[in-house]
Amino acid sequence: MKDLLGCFITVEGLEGAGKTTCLETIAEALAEAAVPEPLFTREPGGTPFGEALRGVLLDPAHTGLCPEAEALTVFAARAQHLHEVIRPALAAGRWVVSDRFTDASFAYQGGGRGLGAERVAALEAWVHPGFAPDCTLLLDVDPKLGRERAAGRGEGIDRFEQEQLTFFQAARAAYHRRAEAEPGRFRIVDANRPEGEVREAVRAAITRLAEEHNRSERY
Ligand code: T5A
Repeated sequence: MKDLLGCFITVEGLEGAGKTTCLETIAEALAEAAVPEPLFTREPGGTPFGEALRGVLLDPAHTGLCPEAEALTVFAARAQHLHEVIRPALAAGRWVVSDRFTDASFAYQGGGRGLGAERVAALEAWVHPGFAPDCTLLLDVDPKLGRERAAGRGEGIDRFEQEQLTFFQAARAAYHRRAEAEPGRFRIVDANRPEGEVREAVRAAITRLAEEHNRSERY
């Protein structure tokens, strides 16, 4: 990351954790911290190619997709996302905020699908060796509560949302392992709380990050 001037923030969590809701709060906090023109993006997606792959990945018609094909597809979208959007923006000194990144692959493919962390780590090492977010906000929610919230939106159910509770429990446990392994990068937010409290915690984390970043630029 040393050659990249901007700051890379990722937002992670299970379905219904409140990631999309908190992106607004992150934008407000970055504006208050006078961070110029942050770039908001998402995974899978972020490029025309990635968005096309997102459509395939979320389409409930592809019920037979095997875990390996799923993992390779999310990393194919990520490779293009890094090449076309993330790295150029960071090189230009912009802050980039991504709704999900590689920790989601550790959670969903490594944990949920049972591929294991080593196989996901091998893809990570191939697609973006030595590159990781500067800060990851993990909105930690009980899978049952998250599913209830997601269902409450009244939108259709995608291919992942069709999974059983055990899938999301395994994904959550994998997120926890990631956070325990890299406490300096992760900020865990208890997302089981009411929306206002979660937003405040997210705002405080981003404000602190911007202050730290400004200090490190000055010295
Ligand atoms: N995926 C992704 C992989 O398997 N591997 C990968 O490598 C990557 C990158 C993407 C899917 O792809 C998978 C994971 C995902 O299944 P997505 O749309 O990005 O899908 O992710 P989802 O988790 O499905 O997005 P959701 O929109 O369901 O969840 P959010 O964004 O966390 O939740 P949000 O903000 O939309 O909130 C849901 C509802 O809850 C309410 C909101 O108002 C909204 O109605 N809400 C709250 N209610 C009460 N209290 C709170 N604190 C609330 N916060 C939000």
